[in-house]
Amino acid sequence: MSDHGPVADVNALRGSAADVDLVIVGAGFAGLYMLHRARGLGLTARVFEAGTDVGGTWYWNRYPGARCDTESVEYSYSFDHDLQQEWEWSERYATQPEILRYASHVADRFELRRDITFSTRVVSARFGEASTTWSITTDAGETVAARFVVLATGSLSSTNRPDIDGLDGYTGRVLHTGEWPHEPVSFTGERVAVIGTGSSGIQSIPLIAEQAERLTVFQRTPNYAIPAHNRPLDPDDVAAIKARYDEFRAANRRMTAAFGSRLPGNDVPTLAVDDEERRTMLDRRWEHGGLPFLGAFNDILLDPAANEVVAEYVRDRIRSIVDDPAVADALAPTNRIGCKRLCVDTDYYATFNRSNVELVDVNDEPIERFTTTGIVVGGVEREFDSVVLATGFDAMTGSVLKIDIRGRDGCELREVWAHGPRTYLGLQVPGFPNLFTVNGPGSPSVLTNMIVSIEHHVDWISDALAHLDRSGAGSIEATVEATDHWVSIVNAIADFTIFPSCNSWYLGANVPGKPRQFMPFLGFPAYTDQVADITADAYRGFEFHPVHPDTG
Ligand code: N01
Repeated sequence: MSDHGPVADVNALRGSAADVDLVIVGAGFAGLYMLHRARGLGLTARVFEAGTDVGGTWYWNRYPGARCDTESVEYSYSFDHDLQQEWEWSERYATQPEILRYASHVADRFELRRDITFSTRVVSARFGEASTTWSITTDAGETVAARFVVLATGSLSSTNRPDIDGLDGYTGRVLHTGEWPHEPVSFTGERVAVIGTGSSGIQSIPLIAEQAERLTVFQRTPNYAIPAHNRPLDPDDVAAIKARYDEFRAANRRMTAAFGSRLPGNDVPTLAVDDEERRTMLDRRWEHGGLPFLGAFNDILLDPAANEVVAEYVRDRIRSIVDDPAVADALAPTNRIGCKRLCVDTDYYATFNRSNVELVDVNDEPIERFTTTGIVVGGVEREFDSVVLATGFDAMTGSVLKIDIRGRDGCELREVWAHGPRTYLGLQVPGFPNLFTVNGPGSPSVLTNMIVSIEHHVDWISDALAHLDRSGAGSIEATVEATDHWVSIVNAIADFTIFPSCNSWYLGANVPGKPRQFMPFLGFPAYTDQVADITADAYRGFEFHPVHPDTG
């Protein structure tokens, strides 16, 4: 149960060396809610945010076509009754500008901005054992002492810029989807290249193609995309959801990805039905659109044979949409469906029927280099006015490890995670007392509706802080044993699935040199049940240390 009440006697227990109770890194959905909860506990907090405003992912990813792939009535906070009743989404899948307006509305509504320092990056965090405080420094030269640090840094926030020869010397415009300019970008009359065909490429390519004189898409690995069938929201449907919003949220919290309770997964193995029934089921999911496609059967992510049948259905769809058979073949993925994050599209495959769009396969023959005016593949140079890097992120660990974090005895997080991230429940790392990750590696995070997981983590952290202060302890820290065990569970579960079979960002495989380790925890809502069980069992696997004598 969440305790939203203020913590008694917190001031008496607070370390004298601390300027604030909490430093929160990031003002996306996690940071905003963490700040709100901290205030509710009577704790003081400061948030540092690199952007000039709130929104996190939705602040940075302003590329054309950017939209959420979770439906808007589900991808939104549930913590405040009036907020969820009063806010009105306009479309089934909200656009980036609308989600950003929502984040901004939340910041205003709960008067959060006064504790947020914008345009400021946290560069280091050092734990002082004697004072049981963290010393946090920023790129503006400020140092703040805090009892707790919450890394609300986002799972997909640190962009992955490919190391291609000559890129720095290219004189045309270079844009990264994850760091898109704030001013309008026009491609009208331009020769444009897009490198990358993950979700960001797949969303932006159709819109760039409409503007550009010529668009060349450099594809290394084709991806599966399911149509979004986006549409304006029906006011009657919204009213029906709002009439029982809490029930709707609760049902989603019991779904395997924390959304989709209106179309639950079909609990039948793929090969247990005949061809006709299978096709009917897949057609129905295709017409419904979006990520619930993978819920057509219960073993798509587990059984390679089942996966292949479903993958072939999507390949057939691609072949039926794309006019040129050679292009259709090149766009048809061969890896297992769902192994890389499934994409949700609007007119992606049909875009390749346009006469101004060319697909260049760079799987067998990688991009050789940039010249000052273009890109060379297979000895052939193509010239471009603009290049869009839709090359993704150093996911889940990148934004955390950008900060120089040193815990007990000066141990460096970069060292501790040198062979892959190690956390207990995706919430804490041994050796780093009072430091928390939100949706950290080892939690279901990116495999779920992120806002549901954010609320879960922030509520847990808030309850842990309240518990700590009530019990008079100075710090909470995951144990090495519990962490080792958890990391082995995360990997063992992944090994039962098709996830390790391709080079996805879930495995860190998209970033050269990054250790290959499956980072998210597979198993929602079992994860939340387990966390509840651990918490009820006196925070099994966490240790509470007394306030250091020097602090008291
Ligand atoms: O990044 P990605 P993304 N030469 O890593 C290619 C979320 N998201 O920004 O697959 C040539 O998926 C790379 O090729 P390969 C969502 O969770 C959500 O698109 O490594 N190509 C790949 O095609 C998503 O999964 C939404 O062979 C190179 C592409 O770049 C996650 O963010 C919208 C290359 C990167 O794809 C990341 O998506 C957008 C090189 N040197 C994003 N380097 C929604 O809510 C990389 N690539 C809908």
